[in-house]
Amino acid sequence: MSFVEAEIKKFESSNGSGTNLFYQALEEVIYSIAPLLESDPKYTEHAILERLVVPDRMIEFKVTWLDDNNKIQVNTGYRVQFNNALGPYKGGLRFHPTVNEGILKFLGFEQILKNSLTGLPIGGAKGGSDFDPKGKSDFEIMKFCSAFMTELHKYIGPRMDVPAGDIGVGSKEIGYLFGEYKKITSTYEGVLTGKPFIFSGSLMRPEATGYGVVYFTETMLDIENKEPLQGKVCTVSGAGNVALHAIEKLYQVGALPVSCSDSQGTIHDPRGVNLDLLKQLKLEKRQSLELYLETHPEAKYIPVEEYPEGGHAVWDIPCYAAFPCATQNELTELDAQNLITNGCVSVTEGANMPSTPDAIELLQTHNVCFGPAKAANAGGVAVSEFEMSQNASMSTWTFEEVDEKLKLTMQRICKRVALTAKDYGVEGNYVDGANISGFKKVADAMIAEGI
Ligand code: NDP
Ligand code: 2IT
Repeated sequence: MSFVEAEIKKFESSNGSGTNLFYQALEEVIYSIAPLLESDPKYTEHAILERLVVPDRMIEFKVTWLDDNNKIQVNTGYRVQFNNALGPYKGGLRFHPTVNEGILKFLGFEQILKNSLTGLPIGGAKGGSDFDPKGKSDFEIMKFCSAFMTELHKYIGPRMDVPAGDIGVGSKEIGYLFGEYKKITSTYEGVLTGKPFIFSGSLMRPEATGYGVVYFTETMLDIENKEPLQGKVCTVSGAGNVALHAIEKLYQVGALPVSCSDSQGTIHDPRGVNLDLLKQLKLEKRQSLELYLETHPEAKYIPVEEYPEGGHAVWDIPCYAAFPCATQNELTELDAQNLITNGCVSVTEGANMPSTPDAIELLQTHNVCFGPAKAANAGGVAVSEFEMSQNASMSTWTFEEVDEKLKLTMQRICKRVALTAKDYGVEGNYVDGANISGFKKVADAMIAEGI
């Protein structure tokens, strides 16, 4: 049995939802890089895969904090420092009740290859907590963030590990985390990215992931000789940082984004979603999307329970290009079938691993252009690295400078992924292109650094 087959066999016997997500991510990479491993024995000789799939360290800690009723609350905090062959550990923090070790391992593993694809000197990590920010007051969020940093500060540093945001963690939370780090260590340094601009955050970091996803799609459509996004109906899932900035950029390039969604339901507004209202509802107040109908009765709201199991209403809306920007496994085989039936030409992943393996296979066999997360959503972490550069040199780049660098970075990633796919005989397969290209750089660095 070959190493690849043996590894894949191991996944099949695994269980537990978080663990399965890690193996889902891993299995895709192993299938993709098989031609590379077979053509160049050095990766097997140096046991790169065996070394890459185990995090350098996984830190788990208790977070104890006082809620507004002075009741003691206890959560679990994590930081998975996966690989630092290319640079300091780098990756977001997720605050969501579903967070566990397995989810963070999947996200951390993906982050290694994503960060490699950016071409920037950053390693891969992820962290977070099962803390649920929903329904918490600002004071409670602040107290939680302080308690979380009381432990986390021991393991991070501007040249060691630089966390950022993810689901449930935006610039407000990063601000509180930074404040506590500064208090404990008495140092003012770029230990976190996604900080508010007022104190050493980078301009454009909030927009970066969503804008980058659209820049990537424009490049992919161009390479694949498809019509550009101008004038095209687009569907977007999610209603958080990534989704709303993808919608913003889609409007800027002349497309018509007609949907968004959250964990409770989907909005379909055929005239184009009202972005200002969505920002108010979801980013400022964390309210229900259903409130959208109060001022837009012409739109439709589909609660999750009203849609058949195994599918998602947002992918049943006819579109030219689809952008899953909410969470993992939110685009299933049934959803892929609906997209294909409705004539969708392109799917670009803004969220991390939003499409199931069956969905990806179906989309690819029907020649739908497919931009995988680790390449397409790398704009967020790329601008995080730009923030690290600005902090290290005590300088501030303009919005236009950052935007231009982001655009170039996304175009470069997309072209490199397409070229790698061609070089390895899988032209048009951006999943394989991204996995091979991302893996190769990290693997070569690991070999050069020795064991
Ligand atoms: P936010 O917290 O800003 O928004 C998350 C959105 O996804 C919300 O609309 C939320 O709905 C929805 N959502 C979360 N969990 C679920 C679920 N289980 N089922 C359905 N909907 C859900 O997060 P981001 O926009 O930052 O992140 C979205 C995705 O993008 C994630 O996969 C993240 O890992 C990825 N990503 C983020 C980057 C960043 O820079 N922030 C960079 C690269 C990738 P509700 O409000 O109801 O909870
Ligand atoms: O998944 C991701 O790339 C992020 N959440 C952003 C990570 C970062 O360090 O900016």
